[in-house]
Amino acid sequence: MGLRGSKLPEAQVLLLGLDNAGKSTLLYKLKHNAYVSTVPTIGFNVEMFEAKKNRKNIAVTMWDVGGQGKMREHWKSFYEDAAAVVFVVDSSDRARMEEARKELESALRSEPLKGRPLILVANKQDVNGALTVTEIKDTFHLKRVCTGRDWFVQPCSASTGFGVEEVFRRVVQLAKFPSDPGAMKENIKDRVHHLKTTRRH
Ligand code: G3D
Repeated sequence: MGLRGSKLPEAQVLLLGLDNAGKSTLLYKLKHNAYVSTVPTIGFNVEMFEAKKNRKNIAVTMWDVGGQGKMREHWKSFYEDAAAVVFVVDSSDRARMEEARKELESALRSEPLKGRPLILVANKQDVNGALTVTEIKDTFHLKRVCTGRDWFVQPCSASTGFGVEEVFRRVVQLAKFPSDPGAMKENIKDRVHHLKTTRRH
């Protein structure tokens, strides 16, 4: 996975969430905001953004692989390359909160996503009665399911633009880029761990 053409340190970010949560709207809003520049990509639900981290230029590629049936068989390889997970929740849809919680928990439990940072987007905050950040944290048992990883809950309204820039800032902050101090060491540690577990089977 990876969009060729950028020579910048690049992080692959997975955009997950139930259908109707607002993933496409968020991606569209990010693309049309002035604070990041975008690079033309292969098109469907994938966007590359350029930004700065620690005064260095970096690239973030966001993959919305959520609802696409045909893509599901490739999820594993997406997971393996993911530097962070952005999980979008429709905070106003109380009826599907449990379904969303299960989806998130099963994604985070998968081996390749172990320890990967999570940015949970509490979307649709413009809707009356939407769950607050505190309620979302409790509902998703985030302290428990995020043990051993960095995480943040960002209130957002993808349709009005509220919080969208902050989502991107958090992604840049929490995702590990190849140029980050310690990133290499961590990769090696991951590989060794992977080799050890494969040998056991
Ligand atoms: P998905 O890509 O996760 O499936 P979409 O979700 O981005 O297609 O959004 C699903 C619907 O929710 C869309 O409405 C979209 O306009 C709406 N939506 C997305 N974000 C917000 C938000 O922050 N607030 C509100 N009120 N609505 C939002 P339609 O009617 O086009 O299906």
